[in-house]
Amino acid sequence: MGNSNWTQLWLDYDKKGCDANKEVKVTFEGFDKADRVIASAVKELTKGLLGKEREIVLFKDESVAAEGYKLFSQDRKVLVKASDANGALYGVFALIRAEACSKDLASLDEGEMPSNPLRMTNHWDNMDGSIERGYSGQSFFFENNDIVIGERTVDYARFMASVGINGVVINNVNVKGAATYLITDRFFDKVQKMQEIFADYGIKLYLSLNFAAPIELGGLEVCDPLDEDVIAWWKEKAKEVFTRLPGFGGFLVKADSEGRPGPFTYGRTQADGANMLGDIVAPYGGIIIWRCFVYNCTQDWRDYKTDRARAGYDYFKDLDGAYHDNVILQIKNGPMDFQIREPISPLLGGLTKTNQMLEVQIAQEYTGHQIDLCYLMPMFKEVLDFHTHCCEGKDTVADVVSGRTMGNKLAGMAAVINTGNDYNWTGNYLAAANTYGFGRLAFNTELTSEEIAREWVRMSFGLEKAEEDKLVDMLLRSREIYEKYTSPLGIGWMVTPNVHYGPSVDGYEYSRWGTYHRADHLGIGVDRTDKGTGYAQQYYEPNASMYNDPATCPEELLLFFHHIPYTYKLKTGKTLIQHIYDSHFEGEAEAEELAKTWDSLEGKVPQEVFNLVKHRFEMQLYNAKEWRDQVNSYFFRKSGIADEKGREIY
Ligand code: GCV
Repeated sequence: MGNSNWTQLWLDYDKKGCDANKEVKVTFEGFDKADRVIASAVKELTKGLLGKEREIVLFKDESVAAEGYKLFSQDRKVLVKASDANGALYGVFALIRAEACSKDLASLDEGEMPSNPLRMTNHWDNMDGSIERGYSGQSFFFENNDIVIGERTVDYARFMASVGINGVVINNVNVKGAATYLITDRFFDKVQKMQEIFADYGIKLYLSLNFAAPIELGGLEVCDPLDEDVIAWWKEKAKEVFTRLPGFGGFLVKADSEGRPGPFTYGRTQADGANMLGDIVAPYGGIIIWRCFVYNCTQDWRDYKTDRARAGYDYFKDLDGAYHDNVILQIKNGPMDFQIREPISPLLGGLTKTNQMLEVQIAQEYTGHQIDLCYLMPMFKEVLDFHTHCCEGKDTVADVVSGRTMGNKLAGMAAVINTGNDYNWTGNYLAAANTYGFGRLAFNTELTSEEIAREWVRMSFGLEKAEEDKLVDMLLRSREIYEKYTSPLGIGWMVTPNVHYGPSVDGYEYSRWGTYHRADHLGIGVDRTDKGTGYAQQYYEPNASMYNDPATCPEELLLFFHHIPYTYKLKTGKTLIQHIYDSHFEGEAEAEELAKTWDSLEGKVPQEVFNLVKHRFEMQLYNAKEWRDQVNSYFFRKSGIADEKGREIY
């Protein structure tokens, strides 16, 4: 195989032998071909279909759900049925996908309707071009405290639309410096230009907001959400923003979190802050997405009572029902912070009267920095399938965040995204499986991890079946392997502080971040039961009781909920300490298998892809060995208990 044109990710039509200049016959039934989104759909059809003699009919059918589509073959025609332009665009991408996945276009009869109304990406891009927790180069939205618009902006919008994303937050939730000025005249023209590009692909643009803008931009003394001058300032600001940026979506807000300003400074609640902003953007149809990542980040490690895991629920649950209609609470999948294994946040479904949205992270902050292979769909599926028991039926996280449980319209999923200005967008080529996967899963939460992996592999590589199976299998195993050689049984946090790559078992143990494993010479884990911090009681029954008892607690989360002696027998019959040793040896060995399987794909994937990924695997193996040996040695030294199998521990 020759060079790849990986700048096009899974939309590399050249590779499939498409002639970009061919004519594809497209006709319109009820759709206006001058509509900007329909025009994009036509462009994509022209470039993306193989162009056999076939007529594509974009057919308006009001009976299809909003943003959904149906594909239906009739003689030499394919009907793309949708009730709106976004649906038609998604249908066109589905048609291109069907062809890439070798489906018979002459007998299509399928469709999808979006599971989630909001399907968003969150960029943690700073205006100096850096990306907080970015592992694939610099920002392609910002450079030198300015906005950059180019071909990449268009390609990005296409990629996102091709997997059904309909909202993008372009700047970091930590809004500092020049980013505070994104809502001023200094940047309106450029933001508008970017917004126009997004709008061509049915995507709304959103901005992260600095809650202290009234002080920093307005020269006010406070940003108290109940202060009249503050409210008046925001009113004027919103009028200006929505006038200068027609079609603008609204704001994402990180307040009272990790040093960011917020309503707590003034003795106000999170609802006071969110509702004030909600009311201000409401006349323009704007929304406020308010993050629930609020916790005390100046904890004393000696304090066993305060539990960071409790914080989200403690701060937000009492105010359930107090949030206004155009406010959505955005909740991370777990109560801590995107660890490789965490329980599901009890706020999801814990809130029953408030719009809520799930936040996941495909930027691999704690999951291998896009060096180590870690395909995250299996984790996201576990989150979505979790029964919260918030009600009878319709109680899974997928139900809650799609709006099915409460019948609300403002609901959905957001991912902290893993892209940058690297040639291949995601650093490690294989990390693009997460970019693709998140979009597909947010659009259709019924898809399996395997279906998504297979689609991505087919669209990106077009391999023979045997090789395709190998790559799909590698992706599917990767999360568990990463989990095995890093921190055990849900305890998390044994990473190098700040960097969050590589082991440092005690790195966060005596810190202010509330992230402790509490290991001593007898055992390890945090007691979050009714006798400990009481976190387990934030769940509905029967989950609360299940987590509360080590006998019923799922073992992969045992150390998250319990302080357990090293000699405790797990269900496998192994002691806890032996499990720690075994899983670390196994995880490292399995990472070696992944690397070997990749080696066997040489010549089957483009050489540059092969080389780069091979190099990443070399780094992954180094990392896996460090994790294995540091974790095992640490627990051997603490416990004094030898490995039954007599392997080398240092
Ligand atoms: C954007 C973690 C990350 C921070 C991030 C924060 C958040 O703490 O390490 O980089 O800040 O989460 O989600 O706001």
